[in-house]
Order: sequence, then structure tokens, then C-alpha cells
Amino acid sequence: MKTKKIILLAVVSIALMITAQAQTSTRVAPCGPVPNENQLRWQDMEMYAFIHYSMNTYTDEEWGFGNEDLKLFNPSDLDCRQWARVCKQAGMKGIIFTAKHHCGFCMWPSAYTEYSVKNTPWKDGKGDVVRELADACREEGLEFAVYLSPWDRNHPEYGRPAYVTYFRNQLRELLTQYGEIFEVWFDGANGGDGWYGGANETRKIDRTTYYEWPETYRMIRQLQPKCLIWNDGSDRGDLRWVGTEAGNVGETNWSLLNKEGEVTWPMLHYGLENGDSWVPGETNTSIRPGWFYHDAENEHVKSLSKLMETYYKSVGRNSTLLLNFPVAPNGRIHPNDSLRGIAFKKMIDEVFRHNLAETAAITTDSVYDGSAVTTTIDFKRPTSINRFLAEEDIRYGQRVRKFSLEALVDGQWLPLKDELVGNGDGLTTIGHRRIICFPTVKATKLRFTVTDAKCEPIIKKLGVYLAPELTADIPNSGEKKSSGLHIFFSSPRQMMIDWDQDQTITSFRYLPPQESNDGTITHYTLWGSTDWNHWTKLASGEFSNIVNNPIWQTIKLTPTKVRMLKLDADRLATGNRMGYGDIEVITE
Ligand code: FUL
Repeated sequence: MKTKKIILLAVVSIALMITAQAQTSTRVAPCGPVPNENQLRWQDMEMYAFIHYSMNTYTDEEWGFGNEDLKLFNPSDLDCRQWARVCKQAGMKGIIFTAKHHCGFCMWPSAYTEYSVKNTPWKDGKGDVVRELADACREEGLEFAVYLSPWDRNHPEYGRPAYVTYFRNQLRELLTQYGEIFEVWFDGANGGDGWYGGANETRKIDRTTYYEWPETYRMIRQLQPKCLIWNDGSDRGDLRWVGTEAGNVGETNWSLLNKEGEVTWPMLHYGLENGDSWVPGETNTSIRPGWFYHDAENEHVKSLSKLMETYYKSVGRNSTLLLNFPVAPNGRIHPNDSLRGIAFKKMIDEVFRHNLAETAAITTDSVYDGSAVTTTIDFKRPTSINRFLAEEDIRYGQRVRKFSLEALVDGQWLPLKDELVGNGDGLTTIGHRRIICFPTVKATKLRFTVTDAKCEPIIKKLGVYLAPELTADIPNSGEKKSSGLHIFFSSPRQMMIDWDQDQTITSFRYLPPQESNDGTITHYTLWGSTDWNHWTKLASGEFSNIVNNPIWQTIKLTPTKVRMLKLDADRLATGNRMGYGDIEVITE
């Protein structure tokens, strides 16, 4: 009999298709290029934040010209701890900060230029945003990293050799004065024109030679041996851009490139199946349309469903997700962004909380015969599922080229495909993690077959999940009392409100939906918090007679200081999703 039963103790982190030879990990031979220690650690971070904050925040621009007035930088309420807390709550493991963007303005008091925070009114020139953020990250247990733009539209010497020395001097400051740096980000953008110390002209550089990267790389390796280099210009770094800022890498995503030679767009987006070097893709995108904050985008923060799609198309495709949170002119992350980020993390946790494969019976072909190996997950009874997850042990290389997925529904095997992929079934490559989304099926069994691999596959984890339906985005609340509140639904039965500053609240008022009873809350619990971590129950009870008489309901409270509120709909009149006509919060 070809199929042999293997009992899996816990599917989470169990190597499934390992032959006798592979079972002693020390004897497993790598298959092609493999990640180094730094790349392995980085891949496990999975999600980390970008923070874009600079002069552009005050000029409402995406790229500064390099002559922006230093007086513009004077935030009233700059709070790096708030940034770090928000990022942590949003599931980010670290922060990459724009220490210097293309305008050349330095967010730290560099000794090599006058164009920095030291000549601004903020803290009378005594401030250092890089220091404050590095400290805040450490307090929150986050890693810290810097974006240092090679293109500098302020510097008079840009385009000439003296600037390259200046750039390295700045990098040395950042790598020696702010503790451990997990990544350096060297943006390749260069529009040519700039202020350049008053020359106000166009300067062209040869991006393959001008910055003399090999010398800079040597310095980074020496000063910060654990630091990863991201560089989308010329010399290959440790990581690669995925060729788009939209938030997706190719569904086929090899973590390989060639050491030498040109990197074309398809190579960035899909990697190179037979590349000679391990250069994994990092997917970078912003939580709102721009990288920098613009008032006009406050209602265009990405929806929860868009963020989840981004997660599946980055972390779920063997990449990491670098998600940008812009800082507003007051020096804080806007509540619309923080609410969405936090709801995003909550949703990821919810989707992956219950691995249905853990309680299923799993059988697998005991030996890879060179062509295919099948694992069958038997749920024993019809079970609703819509997500499949597989992880290779990438320490031994990225091996799987192609697989198939079939569900046994009503006695028939149905082929499944990745619904987020337009062309083909999307069942190609696995790498660190591959997540396949498909419409909910009620399956008794699921069959996962590796149909093509470079070497014997080493799968270290399998998961099957039922993701909840996503909530609708914030309805436009028009002229209602709630229109001034930052409201977000973090689940169909939970509403969150964030003020981003302490409020002493005395009552909470709820108007049920006026058109029907659908979504009307009959029983509630109201929670308050000042830090997203600790929630205090403020009240719970029923909205009496709300179905027959759908009028404003008032919850009276002893005056309490909160920054955010959470309203749980413990029971609804009808329907599965809480609704409201209006909300009002009375503060002191
Ligand atoms: C781009 C830059 O030009 C943008 O301003 C932003 O920093 C983004 C992350 O990279 O290439």
C-alpha cells in the first residue's frame, strides 16, 4: 500500500513530508541557495511598519524640493511612544523610519548638515526624532530601522563625489548612535531636479556606480552585522523590492535572484526560480493612498478587507509586509489609521485562531517518489473551510514548485484555487508561508499534493481555517452626531471609538438603526481604555424596549478618563451585524 498513516501530534510546526534521511535535521542537504541567519530572522518578523514623517508633512507634499523652510517643523504634540504603541497593537514587529527623505531634511541633529531638526523651532532645536523613536521602540519591544534617502535634493554636492562621503557619514551616525538597526532602506527614487544648495537644477547620476555601494555595504556589515540591506538601485542587497507599492508580490514568489546582472520587473515581482542567491521580497505599501500624511486622505484609509487582501498577497505569498503609517502634522498617527491598523491585527488573529487541521486525522505518502506527495486531512465530518496554509522549512531552501488542493464535498473531490489570483489556480511555490483563499466549502477531507518540487519537499506547517466574513467599512455618517467621532467596527459585533487624547466621559448614547431592527443592539457591554492594552468595563446591560421604541438610549457613567471606547453588542434584535443610527458621547 502506497499510503502509510502518520500520526501528527500537533500540526503546528510539524515537519510533514520528511523522509528518514531528512528526519535528522543536521543531515538534510540544502536545495539551492538558502537564507542566512539575518534573512531567517527577518522573515519571521512577517509584518513591520514604515513611518513617513518629514517636511512633507507640513507642505502637504509627497516629495520635498529641498528648500522647505525649517520653521515649518514645529509639531505641537510629537509623541513617538504613541507611534510605537499603535504599531505594536497593529501587529508590527518593528519600525523603519524616514530619518531622511528625498528633501534632505534630517530628523536627527546630524553633525554634517544645518538642514535638520537642530535648526527648527521644535524643542528649541534640542530635539532628535530618531532618538525618541528608537527609545520608544525599545520600550515597546519593537525593532528599529532607518530609511536614508540616497537622493538628497538639499545638498549642494549631490551628484558629485563629496556627497557620497556625506551620505556615508550620515549613515555612520545612524548606525552608531541609536542601538541595533535591523534594516537600512535605500530608496532608488531620483527625479533629477532639486534645490541643491540653491543651484536649483537637474542633476543626473549613474545609479550603478555613483553611490559606490560596495564600500557602503562593507561599512554597514562592520558596524551592524545583523542589519539587512534593502536597496532597489544597482548592487544587490539582502532583500528586494517587489516592483510595486500597491501591496502585493507575485503569486509565484521565489526568494531567489542572480547575484550579477540586470534585475527586470518580473524578477522583482516573482523572484527567479533558478536564481543563484537568496534575495527575498519585501512588500511595501501604505495604509492610506500616500506615504506622507494629507488631511484630504483621512477618509481614504484602507479598508479592513483591503488590508486583509494585502496580508494574503504579501505574508501569504512568501514575503514580509512593510506597512506604512504616516504621522500627522501634530506629531501623532491619526486615529483613523490606528483604528484600522489595530482592527487589522485583530482580524488576522481571528482568522488564524483555530487551526482545523489540528483536530483532523492526517495521512501522508511516507516517501517522496520524485513526482508527487499527497497529504490528506480528514475532518471526519463536513466542515466549513475557506483558507489553507502551508510553510516550507526554508532553512533547506525553497523547494516546492507546484501543488494542488482538493476538497471532498458531498462525496466528490472538487479542485480548489486561490481566489485572489486572476490567471491560473495560483497554486505555485510555498516558501516561508503560502496562504490560499477560496470560497467557503463544507468539506469532509482536504487533499494537498505537491506535484512538482526541486527536491524532496520539507513542509513544516499545514493549516486549515474558516475566516469570518469581513465587516463593511465605516459608513459615511453625514451630519450625524457621530460624524465627528472616529468609529470603526473591529468585528460584526464590536465598535471602537478613538479620540487619540484623554476625555472624561459622562454618558454614552446609542440610537438604533431607524429603518429596521436589523442590527439593533439589545444588550451591550461598554469598555474604556487609555492605551489599547488595558480595558475597563464601564457598563453593561440592556437597552430596554429598544425594539418597539427605537429611540436614543443613554448609558450614564461615573466620569471616567478614556482615550478609546469599545462597545460589544452582546445580543442583537435580529441579524448578525451590529448597526446604529447614530452615536453620541458626552464628555465633561
Ligand atoms: C518611494 C519614495 O519615492 C516614496 O516617497 C516613498 O518613500 C516610498 C516608500 O518609496 O520610492
